[in-house]
Amino acid sequence: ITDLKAAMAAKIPKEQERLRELRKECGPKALGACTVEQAIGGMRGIPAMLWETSLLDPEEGIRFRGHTIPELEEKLPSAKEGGEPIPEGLLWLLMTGEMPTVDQAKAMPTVDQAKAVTELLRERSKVPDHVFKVLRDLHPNTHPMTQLCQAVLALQVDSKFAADYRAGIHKSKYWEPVFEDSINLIAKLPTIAAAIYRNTYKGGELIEADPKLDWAANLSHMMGYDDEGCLEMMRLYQTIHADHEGGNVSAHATHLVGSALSDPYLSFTAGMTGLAGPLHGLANQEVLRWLNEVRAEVGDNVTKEQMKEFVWATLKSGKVVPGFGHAVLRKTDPRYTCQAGFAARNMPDYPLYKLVALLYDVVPDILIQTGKVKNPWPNVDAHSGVLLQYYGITEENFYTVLFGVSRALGVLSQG
Ligand code: FAM
Repeated sequence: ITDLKAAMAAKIPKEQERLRELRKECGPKALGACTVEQAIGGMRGIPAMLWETSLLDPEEGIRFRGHTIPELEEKLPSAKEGGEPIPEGLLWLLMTGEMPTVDQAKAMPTVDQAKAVTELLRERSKVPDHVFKVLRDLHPNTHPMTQLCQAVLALQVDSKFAADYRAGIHKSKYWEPVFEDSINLIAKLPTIAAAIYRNTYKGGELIEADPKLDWAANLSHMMGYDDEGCLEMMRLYQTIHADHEGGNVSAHATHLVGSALSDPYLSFTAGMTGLAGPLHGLANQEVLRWLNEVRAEVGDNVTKEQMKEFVWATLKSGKVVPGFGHAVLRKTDPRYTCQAGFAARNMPDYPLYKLVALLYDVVPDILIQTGKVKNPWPNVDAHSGVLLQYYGITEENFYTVLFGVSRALGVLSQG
């Protein structure tokens, strides 16, 4: 099967049955206790949500349907031989639970499931004119994340789920229009994100999609970046930001709003308003701002001592060090390590990469000395901005939109 919906249709009745059985057999069983601290801390560490697409281990980091990030880099199909994974393969994995098959060495008939997802998304990628109009009419200072939310809400008029619900669809069939909405939305997000970028920073001149490119590469292309390295970076970026279990703000908010049977456009927007917070997705923008402050103060050749002073000054002024710490993780985020690996392979002499490596040397010790930070290690946001800067995407206010496009793959697959 290369048709994603058919693959889902073959699985969903069995999954619905499995859930019914689980409820029947284990329904009254307790999963754990809840302490006062956990309640005050916003449910941290309480195993209280079903999230099948990924699992976050505090020590090991994220697994997507059982696969670690290094495994994904190895096993997911790529656009170039030996290149970075493409998010379409991950989407197949997240939705069906199975690694997509690849047309290896043309030995088999073509059953490249990831490629079929690329085609499916391409077919549905056209964004209606009224959405561009909404974007054009916004106040010019509107933050790119707010623009993203407005554009997704403008698309909601076409929700299949909302229409089918009004028409009285049977409960057991909800998944079908939810699937249609999710795919339609994911397909359109690169064009929307690129339009936000071009309107905000490049005078509003939009670039057409290239029908030869895959989903993530087209995002880069429509933003105006065609360097082969940048296309590969975007494929990797869009793959690793997709999902991080259900407890984080964007995933939880999407799931929560979806539980009211709000359609995928409404639910995803709720997730995006959460991702726009500086302690969540906006941290990638904050990291760049903070690094630029260091550079403005001390120049590019920052010493270890100067960096230490800067970190302490940040803490003493009552601010957090962006890109470090995590509510669940207790080790270096494997998404950080993966991006550091990409940087080491593709930009080993880039000064900003060296600066981020210096931070790794300096920040954890200091955060440990504060005596209160539970995880002193870097998270995903400490590194992503550096990769974007290297390829010329310098407008850090936009970075969280790229995170948001990727996050759609995870939160809508779980929906
Ligand atoms: N710099 C300074 N202080 C920090 C810190 C950091 N990077 N990380 C944690 N702390 C403080 C925290 O503010 C809290 O202080 P108070 O007791 O005075 O309120 C204390 O250490 C204990 O916090 P924790 O239990 O270690 O962390 P939380 O679970 O409360 O919060 C984060 C987790 C991610 C919100 C927090 O580590 C943080 O603010 N980090 C910086 C922002 C950031 O990088 N966010 C992105 C997270 C990322 F993975 C994502 O969502 N994309």
